[in-house]
Amino acid sequence: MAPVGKLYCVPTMRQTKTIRSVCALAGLELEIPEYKHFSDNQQPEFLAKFPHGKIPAFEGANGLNLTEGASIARYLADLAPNSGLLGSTPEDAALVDQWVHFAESEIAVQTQTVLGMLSNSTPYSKGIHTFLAERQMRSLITLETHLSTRTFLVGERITLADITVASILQRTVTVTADAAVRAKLINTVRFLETIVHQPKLEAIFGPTEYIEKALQYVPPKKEKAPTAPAAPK
Ligand SMILES: N[C@@H](CCC(=O)N[C@@H](CS)C(=O)NCC(=O)O)C(=O)O
Repeated sequence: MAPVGKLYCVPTMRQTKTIRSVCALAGLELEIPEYKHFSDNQQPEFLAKFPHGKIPAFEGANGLNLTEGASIARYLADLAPNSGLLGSTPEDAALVDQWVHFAESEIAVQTQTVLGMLSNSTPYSKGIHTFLAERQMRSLITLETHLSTRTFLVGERITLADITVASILQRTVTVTADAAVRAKLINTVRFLETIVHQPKLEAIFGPTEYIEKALQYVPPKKEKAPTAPAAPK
């Protein structure tokens, strides 16, 4: 089968894992060209196709250029209706979308913003850090309650919702969801393990690195003020 298109990406990004997992389960071949981040995405030929200059970016064999990981994953799942990745009814598909948007906006954004603050790429605020962690906990508990009676998020088979949520959780357990948080999320951790160990997905997800303690802010070291040159005598 000819590739459906090319994906410009880095393998560790959660969006890349989601897109590649969709292709693996849908039986779609995806070409992953060599790509240098923060260099190739700044070139005029990349920007002509993808004006926002971000990855993942999909260049379809049919001429479609698409960005936003969630949109790329959904498009590819739609190309393989028999995969069941969007469920089997419009209602299933709507629930899949619901969980994808929920995880993107109520779990992933919080992890990403906290990570931005901890790595000093966003100004740090203790109050905002605490607020985001609390909001995220509320979302994780909602997820936990839903998963307490189910193996998969929608229906009885794996869907795009499971893949997306698992890729977001796999990141979250490396930043905010530490051992104390996970103790309240037994079903969520079971779910994460179920998805990342699906035989066709294991190599894409790679190992899950669970943190013991949530990452904490370490203020950057202040640069030493340069010593004034000795006054000429
Ligand atoms: N909303 C996008 C976010 C993608 C994103 O943040 N990509 C970053 C990964 S480091 C990027 O390409 N940044 C390049 C830049 O900011 O110039 C999605 O979910 O796909």
